[in-house]
Amino acid sequence: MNLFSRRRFLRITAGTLAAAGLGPTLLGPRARAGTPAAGITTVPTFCDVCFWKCGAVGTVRDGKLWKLEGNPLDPLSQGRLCPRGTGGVGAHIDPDRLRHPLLRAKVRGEEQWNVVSWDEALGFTAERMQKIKAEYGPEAMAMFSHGLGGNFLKHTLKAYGAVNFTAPSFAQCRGPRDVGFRLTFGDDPGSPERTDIANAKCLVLIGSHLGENMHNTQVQEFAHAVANGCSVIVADPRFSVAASKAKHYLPIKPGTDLALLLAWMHVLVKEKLYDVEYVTKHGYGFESFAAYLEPFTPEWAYPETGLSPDLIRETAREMGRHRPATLVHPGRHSTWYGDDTQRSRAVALLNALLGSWGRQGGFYIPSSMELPGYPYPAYPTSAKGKVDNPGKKYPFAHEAISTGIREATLTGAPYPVKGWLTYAVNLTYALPNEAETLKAIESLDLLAVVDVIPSETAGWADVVLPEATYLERYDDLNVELFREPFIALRQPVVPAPDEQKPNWWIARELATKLGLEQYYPWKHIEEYLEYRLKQGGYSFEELKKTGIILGPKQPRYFEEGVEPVFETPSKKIEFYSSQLEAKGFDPIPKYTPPDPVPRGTYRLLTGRAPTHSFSRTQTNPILHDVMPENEVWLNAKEAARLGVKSGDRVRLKNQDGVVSELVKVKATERIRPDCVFMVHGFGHTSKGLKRAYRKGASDSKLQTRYRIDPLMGGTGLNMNFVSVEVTS
Ligand SMILES: Nc1nc2c(c(=O)[nH]1)N[C@H]1C(S)=C(S)[C@@H](COP(=O)(O)OP(=O)(O)OC[C@H]3O[C@@H](n4cnc5c(=O)[nH]c(N)nc54)[C@H](O)[C@@H]3O)O[C@H]1N2
Ligand SMILES: Nc1nc2c(c(=O)[nH]1)N[C@H]1C(S)=C(S)[C@@H](COP(=O)(O)OP(=O)(O)OC[C@H]3O[C@@H](n4cnc5c(=O)[nH]c(N)nc54)[C@H](O)[C@@H]3O)O[C@H]1N2
Ligand code: SF4
Ligand SMILES: [Mo]
Repeated sequence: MNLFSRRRFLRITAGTLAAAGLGPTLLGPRARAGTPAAGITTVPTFCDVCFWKCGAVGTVRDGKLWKLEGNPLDPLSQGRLCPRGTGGVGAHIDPDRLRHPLLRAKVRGEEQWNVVSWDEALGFTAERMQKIKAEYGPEAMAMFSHGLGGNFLKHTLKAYGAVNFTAPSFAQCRGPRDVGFRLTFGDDPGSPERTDIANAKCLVLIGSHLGENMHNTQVQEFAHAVANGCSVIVADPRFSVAASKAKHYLPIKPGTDLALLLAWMHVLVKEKLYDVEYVTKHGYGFESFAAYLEPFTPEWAYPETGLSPDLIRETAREMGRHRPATLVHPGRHSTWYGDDTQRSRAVALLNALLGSWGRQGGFYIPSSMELPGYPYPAYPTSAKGKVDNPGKKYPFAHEAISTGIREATLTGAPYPVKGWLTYAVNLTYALPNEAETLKAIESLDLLAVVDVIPSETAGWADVVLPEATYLERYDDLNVELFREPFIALRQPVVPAPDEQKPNWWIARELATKLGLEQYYPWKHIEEYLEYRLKQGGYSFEELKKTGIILGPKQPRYFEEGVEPVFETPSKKIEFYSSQLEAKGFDPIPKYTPPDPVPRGTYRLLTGRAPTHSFSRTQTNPILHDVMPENEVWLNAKEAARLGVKSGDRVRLKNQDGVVSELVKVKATERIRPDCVFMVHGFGHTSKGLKRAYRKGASDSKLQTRYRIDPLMGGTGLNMNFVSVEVTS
């Protein structure tokens, strides 16, 4: 069996599991469900405060959710949740949550509702969907979703005939990175990323702000690596938490990373510090690549990046010293400047030079359990095809482009889109240029929103369908590629407090109203889960007790015997990409300087805070207490020049005249003078989010300008400039 199928279709039976000595006997008392001890029960499940899906154990005391901890059996959480995961209790008790289905009473966006029954809400949704289908065809109904919970609604919409499914996590997040790596290695870093941080001897973080970006396994491994003396190199215009752990910190001028990457690769090649054997064996087009790098000396990169040639040389040598256990982190949120696929490709090429792909301390080769899907009837086919990328305008997009669907909705081309169903996305925050999103929404015949809180997008809906939180429901099984194969179960820890329903129930009822009952041979999700597990030879009852089934450990590195396979046209690592050349793009990444920062303004940069996820947690009472609002980071000298100090409240005004809510200043030496930084997701304007209402400022509202990546349609957002309005 070749590597490709081993990775994707590894079969692990209950027999191999027992042989590996795993299974129920390993269970500690914390992971055992239903142990009665003075009114206390514990229920294993997995977290959904972000999409990392950490195994958790909920403790219920006298019928009330008491606490959430990591499931010690789970390879993702390794028994510990991140602060957001622990604060997940707040999602259950949040007084601002949605409680009943709502139908719009008046004008869109006014947030005036009639509380209705589920029957009415779903009847309304189905009726509008049937009307759209009759007038425009089922393709006119699009779905935006994020995470596992959207699976059943996708199934209902596919049965109805829809073909346009998308998630902002591609064109607004990891898309450019995935495409850049696919063009180079024939595969992407995946999610969860296959980064072997725990074993890295040198870790290079380009923007990736681990410690603020709290993807749990990565942060735990990062701490472990630092404790083990891993040499950390951080390039970031802002002195991030990760930078505080670094041996070398490079305060790079924003938007010039490709210049730094070319100079680093120049040094590695020039000084023969790269992995000659690996490159000779696996590389394609190395000669042209090496010749191309010739002019990109550290001296050339200096005026671009603001980084001294000595620092660039020293850090390149440091990387060369520790290879192949030098991991240049691939990043995740890679939509920055519109040339992001090529920047990510340069990150991939740097890793290729260091020989880190498929090697210990670099990128391991993941595996997953094989579990057959549920045998449903075939879906209808569409002659029209998808709407998001007409004529393959963005030739390397391998997932649907959310902003492409928005564009089609606005223009009616290549065909009209008239209905949006959203699941666990907040589009006015997640898509750039809110005005375009609202204009597209205005043109719809139906906006149906499934959410747990009255988000901004819910405020524009015709019908709001309140979901039970992840702590109150089953979801589909988590069977994803990771360091070791596993199956994880999400199951209810506590009941939903009001009329909220789980996604599978909503999806099934909607299908029934649409006359698509035949697509739901099962009545309750437990039947579905039991069926799937049985097909793989596993027991649902056991999984309910453990939350996790682990498969036997697999070889992870080439040196452990994993066969190197690169699914590129040359079947090698492509230093020179003929695919790109054939489509008129640079076969080796080319640097273009970023737009200059207009006088009197700062480039707006954004990122994460350890205690919040996107725009979804600001109303969570526990997480809100830790961080109720965001701040704008402003270089201390600039602050003094403007006459503001930490704690003062200012407004930011962008190049298109958009003015933010009042936001606190954090005057600090920890950021360059040419940019400001704020944490994404604050400044809520939905009236229902009482706790978070108008606290802090929204970066999304200020990001009216974006640049589209010509390779895959991602939307670079670091193109916005703001001035600081001192109100006094
Ligand atoms: N301006 C700007 N835009 C960005 C980003 C940025 O940093 N700045 N980040 C980008 C990135 S990296 C990503 S991945 C995307 C993410 O963007 P989205 O995928 O839109 O994610 P969230 O903003 O978290 O929105 C999630 C919505 O899901 C709801 N929700 C939470 N839990 C549940 C649940 O259990 N069920 C249901 N039905 N709903 C739930 C929340 O209340 C919230 O309204 O945004 C991208 N867009
Ligand atoms: N706590 C928490 N953790 C999260 C999330 C969350 O919502 N909350 N979301 C998760 C998701 S889906 C994603 S995609 C990730 C996002 O996390 P990352 O992928 O780490 O985020 P980015 O937005 O790419 O990076 C932000 C960092 O890049 C720096 N930066 C800005 N411009 C430049 C530049 O031009 N060059 C360089 N070198 N650096 C620059 C910023 O100062 C900041 O430190 O986080 C994940 N983890
Ligand atoms: S990283 Fe944190 S928020 Fe995300 S799933 Fe894990 S514990 Fe939950
Ligand atoms: Mo993301």
